[in-house]
Amino acid sequence: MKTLLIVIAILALIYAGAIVWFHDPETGLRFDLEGLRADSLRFGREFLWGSSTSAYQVEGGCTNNNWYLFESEKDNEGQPRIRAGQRSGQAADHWNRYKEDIQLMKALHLNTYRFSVEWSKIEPAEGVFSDSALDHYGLVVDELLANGIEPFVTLHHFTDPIWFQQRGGFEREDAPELLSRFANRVVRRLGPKVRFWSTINEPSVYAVNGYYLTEFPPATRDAAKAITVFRNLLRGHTSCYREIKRLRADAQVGLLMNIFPFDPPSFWNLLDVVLAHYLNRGFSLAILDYLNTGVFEFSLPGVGSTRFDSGVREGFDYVGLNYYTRLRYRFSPFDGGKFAEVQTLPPSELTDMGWEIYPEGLYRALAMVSSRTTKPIYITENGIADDRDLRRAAFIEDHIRVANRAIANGMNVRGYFYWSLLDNFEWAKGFDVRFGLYAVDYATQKRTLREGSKKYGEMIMRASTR
Ligand code: IFM
Repeated sequence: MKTLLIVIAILALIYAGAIVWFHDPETGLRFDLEGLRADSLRFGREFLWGSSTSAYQVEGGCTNNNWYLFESEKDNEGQPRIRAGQRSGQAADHWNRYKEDIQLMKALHLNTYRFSVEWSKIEPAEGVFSDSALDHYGLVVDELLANGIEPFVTLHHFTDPIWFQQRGGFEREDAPELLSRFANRVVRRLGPKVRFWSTINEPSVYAVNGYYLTEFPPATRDAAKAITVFRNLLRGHTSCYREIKRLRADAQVGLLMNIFPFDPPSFWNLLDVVLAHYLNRGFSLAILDYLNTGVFEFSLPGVGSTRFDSGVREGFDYVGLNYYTRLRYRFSPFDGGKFAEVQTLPPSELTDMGWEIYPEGLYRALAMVSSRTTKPIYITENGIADDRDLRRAAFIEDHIRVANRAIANGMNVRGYFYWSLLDNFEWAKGFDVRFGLYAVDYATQKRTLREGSKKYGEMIMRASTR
């Protein structure tokens, strides 16, 4: 009996030790958000205050990319891929209304604008480049500069030309070269006027949603392919980085990564704690390590692993951080998948995306990036889907206050971009969720500033008039 008790005690100690070893000490970080409001604002004069969009989500007229095809597809149950069979169509017609939209930015005192160029419009067929599409983006850049707004251009934001998808997309080993050939054309055209370039938006989301969760095209469930695509996107970043720097040595070139800090639903379950550890490593730290060292090491037990060395160390000038919420996953090999998302809050407390509002997660994400680099960090996306506009103002203020605290604690945060300037086509959710600082009435294309968005303009004014 005594021996049995000793064995049980030893096992319990090992179990507890393993939990302590794998558990992230920042899990559950909480600030006194009211208290943060007393901090003085530390955003310097050079701080970039912006909003973000992506071409497919707001421009309209994207009829030559993989999402256009996806819009008319059905899943295995015969359901449309996009909620209720919606189509992006003219979206917010930003292609034609960019001048009006730039005035909307000015009204909120924004000094930068992050937008993406649509690959399928610029290179409609393989190796064929459209001067008129390039000219269009040239006009957008000119209009921004004429209004004192710094352009911050993303080359790849989830969409691929149809010809590229048909060739195998990022599954192919030559995808990085095709992407950097496109980058070459864009940078040759816009480069003299654009200093800030982002290569790829959220590579892990593109890979996981398209090749594992089936939410994005090509809606495949194949872990090995997802890992290959993830790796090739990172390789694509590096080849674009080199190409852009070759064309404009003083360009600031970065990768945009989303960080959802992964937390275990409960601390006593070692499997959940270990899973959170691997998810944070695989989807966040592995990208940062790749940027620093050129070595991409991805490993998720039971799913797959890869190792790749690009030979390029420190192939980035800044990190773009997209932050929205944290996620909790349970290790669940017996109910259909390997992992299951768990939400512990009631729906009434969640955003319209079903996400927890957790400003402290922004601090944790910034700390994660800062643990790997002292280079500038731009918060390139942060925002709330809140159709009724009940929580937008507090969301904006709390997240900016958290960024302020991160700066006070020595993190090199240089910019904040709200997602999104306008209501946008939210991928498989269509037009149903509303992130915009400005509401868009899609019948008339009328833009209306949401009450809660005024807080953003006020914070910018307060930060700049200290
Ligand atoms: O709309 C998306 C964007 O395209 C990429 N980051 C997250 C946003 C909100 O889901």
